[in-house]
Parts: sequence; structure tokens; C-alpha cells
Amino acid sequence: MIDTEVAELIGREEERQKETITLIPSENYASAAVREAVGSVLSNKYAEGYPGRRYYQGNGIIDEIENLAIERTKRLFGVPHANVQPYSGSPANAAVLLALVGPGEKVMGMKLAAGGHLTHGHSVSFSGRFFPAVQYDVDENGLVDYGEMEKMALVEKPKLLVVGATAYPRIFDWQRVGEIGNKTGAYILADISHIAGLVAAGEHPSPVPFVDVVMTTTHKTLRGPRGAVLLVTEKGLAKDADLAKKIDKAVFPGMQGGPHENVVAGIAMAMAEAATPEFRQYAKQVVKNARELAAGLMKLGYKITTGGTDNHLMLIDLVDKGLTGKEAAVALEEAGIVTNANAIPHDPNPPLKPSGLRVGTPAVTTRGMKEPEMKLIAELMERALRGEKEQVRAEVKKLGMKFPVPG
Ligand code: DSN
Repeated sequence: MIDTEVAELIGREEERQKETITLIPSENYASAAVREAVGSVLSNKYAEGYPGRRYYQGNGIIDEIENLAIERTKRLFGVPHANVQPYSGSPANAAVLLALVGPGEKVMGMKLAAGGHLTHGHSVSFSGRFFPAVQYDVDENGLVDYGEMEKMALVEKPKLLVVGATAYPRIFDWQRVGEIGNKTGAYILADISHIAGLVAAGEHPSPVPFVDVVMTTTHKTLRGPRGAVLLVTEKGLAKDADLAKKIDKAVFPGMQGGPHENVVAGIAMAMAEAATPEFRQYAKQVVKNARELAAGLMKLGYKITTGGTDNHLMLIDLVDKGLTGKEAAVALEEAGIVTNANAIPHDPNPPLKPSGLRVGTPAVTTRGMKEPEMKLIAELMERALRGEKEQVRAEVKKLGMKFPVPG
């Protein structure tokens, strides 16, 4: 059967991606090789269990694929154990909670409005509904206050402390986080979904020496397929010799059924790509581009929370512009610049009408854009927000043609 309806929709989405500029910091362009793996015959196979211990026959080749993904992931991040089966970040975090936090035991994570994630203990998520959760904030400058984090952890005694973010523009002090873990006895989970590509390339410090478990999605700065991995560190194994077994058991059969081995193959490829000098160069440029874009926006009168960025993203505070984040995001989309509205730390507006815009450089950097284009994008954003949408849209399309989407 030829499904022209779906084919036409995919074609239109392909055009949209080509003709617009993606500044959503959690989005990127996976290579053609990764996409080929995800669309391959591997999608036909059930493989519940782990390599060498499957519940279905016919998994000899699948075992080789999953072992390759595991070995490449361990090598890239320097860990003794990796689980490559989580379907994505939220189920991976759910598996860590299932593995390490018993009924009635506490979880502690960063507030969503401060840049944390729903699965770090927010009241609307399973992590805050089924576990007693406490949430730490950022200080008046939008920075993580490790002193406050330590105080809260000593009082609340969480079983699991989650450190990581979806909207935090600065470097995490993993050594300090590790000290808090040592003092309080909490297991530490580092959620590096946003920064994993930077960590792999040495552009952000690695949490591996200081925490027990690391979770990352594989499709953001890491530029792989949509999926996630869970890493168990030497420190984690020294704290709890059964930690790797607990994590594996929580992923399967605790949380999931059959792993998506097509995605696992894509993860194997992405881990190999991320180990290349080209990728290290890419990650370096992502950070340079973010700094340039933040500087360009500040020069045009935009307030950036924390006064800039150390990583791939920034938060624009629109309070003094008289615009909500959503209004700005819609205006920018009409001009071909795709972003997302986001809360800013201590946002005066409610979560459905946040005052910020979250902007990042992983996708435009994959397209080959560098500092001059960042300066241009800041100017295009400013013009679009002033109402010059049609003209900006045409210029964005031209820029997109000069820097084509790869693959
Ligand atoms: N959706 C992811 C992000 O955009 O950061 C978080 O789940």
C-alpha cells in the first residue's frame, strides 16, 4: 500500500524543518545513518530481557547490537555499566525511582519553574504523586544554591537527590553535589539529558566521578535517536554493589516490556559519532554559538537570566518587554524562528503564561552556523518581535537554504 496521506505530511514537515530555524534547545538533527537504523527491520523484533537472557528466540543478532550500544556508551562516558533500553527520559527516570526509592521514601529535585523536570518530583508527575517529594529552587540570580540544596537534603533526608535540568544555562558543580550525597547518604541521580553531548565532548564537566547514576536522553545535544540510557558509576557500585542489577531490573521488567532495538541500534551509532573529533568540534561550537547569541540579544536590549550562558541554551526574560513567552514564541514562529515559551526563575506569571523564552543552539550548529549567523539570528528575532514578520520569514528561509538540514 502506498499511503500518500502520511507521505505528504512527512514531506511537509521536512519542508518546515528546512525553511525554519530551530532554536528549541532539546531538538537536533539525527544523522541519516541514525535515522536509517531507527527505520530498519530491527523494529520487527521482540527482545524482552537482556543480551544472552532473552524471553524470545531469534535474538542472536539483536544481542550483538545491544552489546555494541552498551560498550560504546560505557566507553564514551567512562562508566562500568550502561542500560540502553529506556524508551525515553521520563521512563528512564521512573525506572531509577522504582529501583532506588521505596514506598514512603523521599525524592528531592529541582523545581520545574527553576529549570528542573516534571519527573524530578513535580506534583503533577508520578514522581511527585506517588513519592513524597521536596523541591529546591534557584537563588535570586537564577543560580543553583548548593548551600541551600545541602541544608534541605540534611533536613529532608531524601533517598534520592536528582540534579539536572531542562532550562538551566550554567555549569553544574558535580563535585559539590557529590559531597552532598556523601554527607546525606542520598543516592544521586544526574539528569544530563540536555548537556550529554557537551559532557561527552568535554565541554561541560562530567558528573560520572561524583554521582551514583546518570540518565540522559540520546536525542538532544547528543544528536542520536529519541531514546535514553542509564549509566551506573564506579562510585554508585562502591556505595551499592547491587546498583546495576537494581537499575536493570527496574527498566525491565519493572517499567518496560520489549526494548526498541531499532532505537538501540541508532544509539550505538550516535555513541560512535559522539566519540569523533568532528563531534567534539561541534560541541565546542554549540557553546560558542550560545554565548554569541546571548551576547547579541543582550546588546539588543534583551534580558538573559543569570546574565548569559555556559552551555547550549539561554532563557530570555521578557517581563520588561510587556510580552509573555507564548506571545513571543508565536510571533517568532510566524517569522520562521521556532522556540518555546518557558518559565523564568521566580516567574511573576503563572505556568500557563510564562514570562520567558527558551532558546538554544544545538540544531543551528548542526546546520553549520557559526558566530556571524548567531549575530544575524539575534537581529532577526528582534525584528520579528517588533512585528516585521514577513520580511524576516523570507530572510530565515534564505538562511536555511544556505545552511541545509543534514541528511
Ligand atoms: N521536552 C524536554 C525539553 O524540551 O527539555 C524535556 O522533557
